[in-house]
Amino acid sequence: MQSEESYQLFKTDLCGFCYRVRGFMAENDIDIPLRDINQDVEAYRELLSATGRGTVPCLRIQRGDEVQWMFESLDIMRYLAEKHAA
Ligand SMILES: N[C@@H](CCC(=O)N[C@@H](CS)C(=O)NCC(=O)O)C(=O)O
Repeated sequence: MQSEESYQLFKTDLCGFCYRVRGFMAENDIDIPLRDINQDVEAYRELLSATGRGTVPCLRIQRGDEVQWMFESLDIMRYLAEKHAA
């Protein structure tokens, strides 16, 4: 994927919406580091302190010093599809 952005996908193994995003990533050869908020307390704290929510999936998008957090599996897949096509 051509991008000046870097990504992390916050997820759990119990979340069907997370599997939907991960399936989309696998089909499109999109490799993004995963942060499991059930297995990694630091990941959970980071998500909660940054967004006020513990909802997954959530895509952390880093552009230089700026960080954006994106919820909603469909929005995440749409965003990654656009970036992947670019
Ligand atoms: N509409 C959302 C649903 C996300 C969702 O419901 N995630 C659940 C896990 S499957 C969750 O994180 N619930 C806990 C919470 O929102 O605090 C999507 O498509 O991503």
